[in-house]
Amino acid sequence: MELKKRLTKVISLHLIFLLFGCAYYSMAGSIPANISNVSIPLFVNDTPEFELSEKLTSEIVQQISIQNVIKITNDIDSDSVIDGSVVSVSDGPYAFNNNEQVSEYRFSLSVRVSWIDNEDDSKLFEKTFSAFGTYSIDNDPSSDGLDNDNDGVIDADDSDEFGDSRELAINVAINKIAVDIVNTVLSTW
Ligand SMILES: [Ca+2]
Ligand SMILES: [Ca+2]
Repeated sequence: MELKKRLTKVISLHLIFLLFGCAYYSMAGSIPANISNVSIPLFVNDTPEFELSEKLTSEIVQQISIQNVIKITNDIDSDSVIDGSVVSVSDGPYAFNNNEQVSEYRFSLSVRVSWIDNEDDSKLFEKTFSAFGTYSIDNDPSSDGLDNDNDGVIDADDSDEFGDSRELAINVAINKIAVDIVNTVLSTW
């Protein structure tokens, strides 16, 4: 039962990520010549928010695989490693309506990431990435009047806006950060 629940969750998460699509720059190879693979250990989660690092790490692995950016390996002798920590989250009221009720909440997270060349331990990049998703407490992203994923399409017009409102906001933020990180890997060097 527990496994079935988890599987359903994983599948729906992947569906959400697929639906969001991705905004990648050029696919032109710009990876340093001496580096042919990368290992991506589970990111450290310095926040109390459950499962953030698992979701983010697996999304980065998935995006790098789908985009065929660089070979991913679990080998301890990898040419390079992407290390990351979820350093902070903020989650709370962001905007109020005329009745001074909260009309919009935001879930934001910041992630510190470095890509390290294992040959000489040099950093190919080190950067903090931040992103957010918006949600409301009425818990229906398809009718909350918010552009939850900030793509310019709102509610029923946006097929991405469904499901649990806060979970959607978290997944939006994770997806944006994963895309940013993969773009930074692509544009390094
Ligand atoms: Ca939207
Ligand atoms: Ca919405």
